[in-house]
Amino acid sequence: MLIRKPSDIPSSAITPKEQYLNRRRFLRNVASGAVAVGAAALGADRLTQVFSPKVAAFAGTKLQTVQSPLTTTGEQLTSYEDVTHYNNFYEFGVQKSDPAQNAGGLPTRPWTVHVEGHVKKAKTFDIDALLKLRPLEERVYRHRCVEAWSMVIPWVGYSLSEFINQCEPLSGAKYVQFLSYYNSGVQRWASQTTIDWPYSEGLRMDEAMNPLTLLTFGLYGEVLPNQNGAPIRIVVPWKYGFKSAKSIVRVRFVDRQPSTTWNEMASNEYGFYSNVNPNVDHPRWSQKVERRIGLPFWQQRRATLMFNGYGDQVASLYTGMDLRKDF
Ligand SMILES: Nc1nc2c(c(=O)[nH]1)N[C@H]1C(S)=C(S)[C@@H](COP(=O)(O)O)O[C@H]1N2
Ligand SMILES: [Mo]
Repeated sequence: MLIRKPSDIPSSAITPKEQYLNRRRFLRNVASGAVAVGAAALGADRLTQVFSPKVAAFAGTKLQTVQSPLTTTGEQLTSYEDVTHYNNFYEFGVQKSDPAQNAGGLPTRPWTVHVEGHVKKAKTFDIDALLKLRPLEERVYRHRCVEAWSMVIPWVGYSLSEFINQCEPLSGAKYVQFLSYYNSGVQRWASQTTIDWPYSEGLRMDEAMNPLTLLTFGLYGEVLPNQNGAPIRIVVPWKYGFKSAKSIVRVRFVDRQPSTTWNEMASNEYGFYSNVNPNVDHPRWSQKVERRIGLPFWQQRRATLMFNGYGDQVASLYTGMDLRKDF
């Protein structure tokens, strides 16, 4: 058996530095004074994490789930540790390790989701009512970030379509927009970027209604850790991870393609559709291969699959579309 030594790994298998740094272009130049302020605030942060009863009461709460026919099988799960410590949640910092350290103060109760736009009647749903709306399913999905890393995660939730039906959208609803929680006090790291908060994402109505699109409340059988988008997020397994908005407070049914965070920042790099597609490169790197987080590094590199491997379920949504143009 051939055992590959680190020196045998082609340099193309190692994440290029530029790729690691790609989104840091959006960082503001932080004046040196701000660093001191940040350090002073750190103490207060720790206290919030340790003593806040709101955080303590909900973190780690178990969720009862049923098996789902829509689960992906056969791939090794990414460890709970990696799923919860290698995150993108720019409101809490731009380093992968920042959200786990900084999201402790996100107030996940009480929490409501406001629904507006082209609906029969605007409504506000309480998170605990949403948790009880349908049986919660455990669904293992591949999770592919546009930065060319991937994971396999056992999410907990139910199809977004079940929620959309409760919203009673009108025929004018062609797209659905998701807006994340934003509070510059709780998420003071957000101002280190030039992003126009709150984080916004959107789907075409038929994408949102596809049974694979998961309204997500948990992972690994527990409520979502704050860094993964507590208490409620979207997961769209055939699209790059940034389409999956975290910590959603507002859902808007609209008649036109909504403005979305990454598309707004760099429309030539991040399209509205953002279907996982190995044949359409990001302008600054290839999307043909990905790095599976948590495996020994000589096993990490793998081919990216069209629609992240979910083509059987979703390819028909795009018949007649040029996916190079509508990337
Ligand atoms: N509100 C909000 N949602 C967000 C992001 C963010 O910065 N803010 N990052 C996105 C990106 S780029 C990815 S890859 C996924 C990461 O989800 P995870 O940390 O649970 O793996 O969340 C997405 N949702
Ligand atoms: Mo991402």
